[in-house]
Amino acid sequence: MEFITNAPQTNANVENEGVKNYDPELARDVLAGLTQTPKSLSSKYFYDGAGSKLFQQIMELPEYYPTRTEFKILEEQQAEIAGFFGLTDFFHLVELGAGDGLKTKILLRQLLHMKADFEYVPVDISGDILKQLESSLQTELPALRTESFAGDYFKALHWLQHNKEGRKVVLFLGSNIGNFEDNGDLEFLQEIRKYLKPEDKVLVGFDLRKDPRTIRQAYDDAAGVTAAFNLNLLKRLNRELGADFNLKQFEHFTDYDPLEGVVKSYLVSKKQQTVTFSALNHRVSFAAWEAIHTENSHKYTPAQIEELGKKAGLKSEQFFTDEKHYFADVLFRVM
Ligand code: AVJ
Repeated sequence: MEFITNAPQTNANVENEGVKNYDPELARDVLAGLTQTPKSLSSKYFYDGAGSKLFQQIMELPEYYPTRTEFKILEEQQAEIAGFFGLTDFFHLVELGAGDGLKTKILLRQLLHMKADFEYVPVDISGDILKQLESSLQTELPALRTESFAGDYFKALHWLQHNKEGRKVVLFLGSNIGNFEDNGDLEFLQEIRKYLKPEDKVLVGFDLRKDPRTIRQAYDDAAGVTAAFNLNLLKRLNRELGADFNLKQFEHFTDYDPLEGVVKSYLVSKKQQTVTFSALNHRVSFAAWEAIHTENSHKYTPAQIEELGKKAGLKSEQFFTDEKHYFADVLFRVM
């Protein structure tokens, strides 16, 4: 069925006609996601330069409790946490999804203070944010040995396997573990586990279950920063794939399901419309109120975390949490 309206169905966008060099992996993922039902786009593509900046703004929002809570956990329990890393011999401190490193610097300072013998290996999907991190580390912690890797987690694990073979402590903070689909969290921990030896450790940040309203608000802030972050994905596709998404014709929508423990975020098409990807010679049609799924954010119970670890061959040694039990950094050892 089609609704006939007077509104133009496509939006010619002169600016984007010249996209010639595009990332083939991005193009393949986007076309696959937008030609399936329901439509989806991977949340890993949020983090271009503008998206990384918007995420930094999200972390400052009054509604967005995870970063602030984890920061406090690390700050108040840094010595105890670092003690669990085993400081008698050299290790690679590998951080997956390092971002701006604001929280990690607490641990880095503590480890330097304790005279630990280690090298910091930050990994992030955003090369921009890594450059920013490297230069800030150079000025703030000049004694630190660092080698960074830009790329997604799976490419990173492959690179690490061949380049960082010594003892390891892997950091996966910020509840990035919550971003996977279905069993992706377990599968990813299993991937990490394959790379580890018996003496290695993993510290993972989990957002815990809490009042569903608190969770929902964290992903739908009053100032609209999260909405801008979600919509920026379409801006990126306009720029990088020559698409002509009209951002005014899509809206950010998010909801938390307390049974599943998952926040799901969407971009909803406000009308029937067609979007043209000029660089790809491809068109995608949207029905009125059709949604693109853009992100999952899982919230965990402590029992789920232990079970998840067990299935991945990791034993939870210690839970570091805040007084409200909003968030937990969990230290695992290899089973
Ligand atoms: C970066 C994955 C931890 O899921 O809380 C924040 C991303 N999305 N607001 C999260 C995000 C919308 C964030 N992580």
